[in-house]
Amino acid sequence: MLYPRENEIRGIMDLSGIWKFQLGDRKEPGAKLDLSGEFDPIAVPAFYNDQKDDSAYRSHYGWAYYQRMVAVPAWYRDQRLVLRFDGVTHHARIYIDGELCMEHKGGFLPFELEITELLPPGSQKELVVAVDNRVNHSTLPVGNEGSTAFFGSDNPGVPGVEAAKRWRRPQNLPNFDFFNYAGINRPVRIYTTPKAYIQDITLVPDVEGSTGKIAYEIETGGQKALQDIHIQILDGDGRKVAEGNGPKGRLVIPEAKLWEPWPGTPYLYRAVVTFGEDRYEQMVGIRTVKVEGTQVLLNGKPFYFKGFGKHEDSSFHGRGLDLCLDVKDVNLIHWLHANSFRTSHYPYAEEMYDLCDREGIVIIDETPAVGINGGREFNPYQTLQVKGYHEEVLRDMIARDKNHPCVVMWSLGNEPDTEHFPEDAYEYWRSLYQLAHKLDPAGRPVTMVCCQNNYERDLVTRTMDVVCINRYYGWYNLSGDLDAACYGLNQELDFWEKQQKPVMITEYGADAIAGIHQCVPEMFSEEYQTEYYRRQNAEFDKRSFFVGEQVWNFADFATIQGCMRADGNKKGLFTRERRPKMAAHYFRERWGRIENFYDKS
Ligand code: GCB
Repeated sequence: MLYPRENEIRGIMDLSGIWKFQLGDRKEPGAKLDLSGEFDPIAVPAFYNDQKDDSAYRSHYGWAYYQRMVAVPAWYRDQRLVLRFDGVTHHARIYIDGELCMEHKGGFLPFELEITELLPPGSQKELVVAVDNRVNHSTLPVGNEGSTAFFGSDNPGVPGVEAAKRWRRPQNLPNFDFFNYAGINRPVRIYTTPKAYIQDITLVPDVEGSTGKIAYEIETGGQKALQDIHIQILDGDGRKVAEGNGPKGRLVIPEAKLWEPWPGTPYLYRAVVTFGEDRYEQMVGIRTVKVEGTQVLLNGKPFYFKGFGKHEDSSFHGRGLDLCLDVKDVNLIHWLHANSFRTSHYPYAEEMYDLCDREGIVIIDETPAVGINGGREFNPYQTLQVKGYHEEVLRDMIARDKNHPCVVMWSLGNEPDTEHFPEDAYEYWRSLYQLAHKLDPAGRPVTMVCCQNNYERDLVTRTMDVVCINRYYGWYNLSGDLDAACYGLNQELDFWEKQQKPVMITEYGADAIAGIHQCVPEMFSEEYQTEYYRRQNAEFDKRSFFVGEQVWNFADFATIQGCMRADGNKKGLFTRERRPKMAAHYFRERWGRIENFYDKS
């Protein structure tokens, strides 16, 4: 799906601003909607939970309603109008003048509806967005159905606790470790196109010697002959370097400049596509990504991932789009001499990918499939009803992000159970792996990020293109004992060495509460966090098959409350306000010494 971009042909009406807001309950809004009662002001885009200091907002469970009037100017006559939501968490129903006109499941990917007839130029109508924030056994991310709570203190079997569980109010019990922010989290826009329009563009780069190649495919809608499609590739100075006609073809760029991660030059070309009266510009980077033996090759050179798992998370906005924060974070990534991050645990806002294309930051793009794990209590592959939906979000994520040079790998999901039901897990994840390869015309590597469990029983992780492991030796296990942690880690690395795959760590970390210092490093101090990384990195440095280190987490972030979380997760290298902890300075020095490209073997 194309991102809405305005130009001399296409216009955009941005519906960001203060809308009216009302909390609802668990009653499903039907085909018709008539809102009454009191409204609060609410900012869009942003999550609603922290916009008012009221537990009704913070711990709401069920539907909520956003309302505003929308006027479409008469001068848009003869244009096609599309209403686009970049992200509404988790389930949305859209009403125009009280009539249900669209429904969408999933909080982290865009959806749109042609409204040329529903909201014609020269009209003004009421727009209502009903939003359901419930997570459960049929959603991604997964929520528990009232039985267990992640990080909760529900001692099973204790009579008083069992009785209280039956009595307590219905609430979200996320099976994931980030606050379940909800609402209209990304922009809402109406964009225009001519009646015959460019629907989608797919650009697949390749390199042969010094020649760049771009295979292209252009989908159109409305009436118009397909021969009317034209594509030009312009270089950074606006000079034409290649062109083609028709819906499909292959362009050749002699002496191409490649997209290289920062501090190399992330060179971008501009594809200008025209179709009849319509015009759309898409940035394109020429680069290759391949897995060969135990290496990940970017432009044919062994790449080493230095970076983080992140979250879209900040005060007040929650996970809502915050462009200032995105720019700040990208600059902090440069400051650390890092080169990459994983969009843990859901696809991020499209603006961040544009920024990373431009700034040369490499992304591992992850679906919202987190929490496919029933522990010892149930088999998630039989109990959860998410497979079809998982395929859908994978399809939508790849369709949205396929043209970004910054995206170098797809992550099917985070930390599912692969230990208790290894065959079921294999069947589930193998088919998604194959689907991802089928869907991505650029053939990027595919992974699934595995949790710390019995890696000898796990049949899935070893079959991925790159083995991505989340490990907490010295934190959740062997807590506080870094000698034992390094021993355990090495035992495991010996196992991975035998798999003859590239292996990287996609999470490792220790909570550190900023300002807690100790001469003898113990857990929760900044010294322990730094020492934890120093010791484990020394082990990674000895392993030639090891292709990257992504710490958990870039910054402290909000979570559900619980006895293991003191005002959120404190594993950040930065505080939530982006102040560096000791470990940030340590990594800045370390990553400054590690080149992006080097052959460890
Ligand atoms: C994990 C999860 C991540 C958590 C992290 C932690 O394994 O993937 O979502 O936040 O551990 O800090 O516990």
